This record gives sequence, structure tokens and C-alpha cells, in this order.
Amino acid sequence: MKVALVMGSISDWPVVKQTATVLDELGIDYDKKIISAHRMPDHLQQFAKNAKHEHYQAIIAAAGGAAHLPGMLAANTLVPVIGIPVFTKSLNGVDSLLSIVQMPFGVPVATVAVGSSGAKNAAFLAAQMMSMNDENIYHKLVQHRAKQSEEAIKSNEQLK
Ligand code: RP5
Repeated sequence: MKVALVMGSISDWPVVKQTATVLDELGIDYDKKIISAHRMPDHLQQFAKNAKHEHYQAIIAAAGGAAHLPGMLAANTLVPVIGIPVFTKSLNGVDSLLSIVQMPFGVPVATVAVGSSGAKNAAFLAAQMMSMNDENIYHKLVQHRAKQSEEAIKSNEQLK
């Protein structure tokens, strides 16, 4: 079981790397690729049409600006797509967020937040989807939730 980690440009890698780190921590296998929606439209279509055949459980796609990548991938496959809106200097990533989250009816993209939390949550969401059929991943996620609860409770000590 593996996921695809796709980004529109090498400039997205610092964001997507945070997704990759969480996948590594959870022991989830992934392929990573640059596929630009506007610079590589034929590659995009070929990749998405092959995604089921490649046994990807989910596609995580990061893009910025007029971010067509996640939506166009979703239009070409039934493999679930999780979109990461990448921060942009001109519009602070609001452009990316709206162009990914506002998919019209019938072709969903599960959109996470702009920034680090979103990049990491994309990995957790893919992991949760996979954990429905994988006890090992499920167990790792249970452990992770327990650890973060413990840390939050423990942080009360810093108020003393
Ligand atoms: C999008 O345009 C990419 O996802 C990236 O976030 C943005 C800028 O790309 P570069 O001009 O840095 O290649 O396609």
C-alpha cells in the first residue's frame, strides 16, 4: 500500500517535505513526483489515469497560485485526492486555497490548510484512510494521538 506525493514545482518541495516526513514516521510507502498542471498537462493526465493501476491508496497533491493540479488529478481518477494549498507571496496562499477547495460538485478534493499544519495533516489524513484496512498504520495513529494528548496535558506544568 502506498500513496503518491505530487507537487506542481520543485519550489513546492519544502512544503511537501513536511508531508513526506510524517509519512516516513508512520512507515507509509510513497512515490514523489513533480507534475505541473500547466507545464506538463499530458503527464498529469497519464499519471492520474494510471493511479489505480499503480495501487495508490491516495494522491496527495500540493500546488500554489491558480492551483489546478489537485482538481485536474481528481478529474482523471477515482483514487482519492488530498490537496495542499501552497503559500504564495502575492496572495498569502488564499489563491491556492480557494482554487483547490472550491471544486464543483461531483469531483471532490479533500483540502487541508495552507502552511505546515496542512502539509502534515495531508499525511495524517491519507494514513487514516489507509488505516481502515491496515492494523499497523491504525496502531501507529492511535499511538500518535495518545502522545500528543499526553504532551498537551503535560504542558500545564509550564504554567506553574
Ligand atoms: C505552481 O506554481 C506550483 O505548484 C508552485 O506552487 C507555483 C510556482 O511554481 P514555480 O514558478 O516556482 O515553478 O504550479
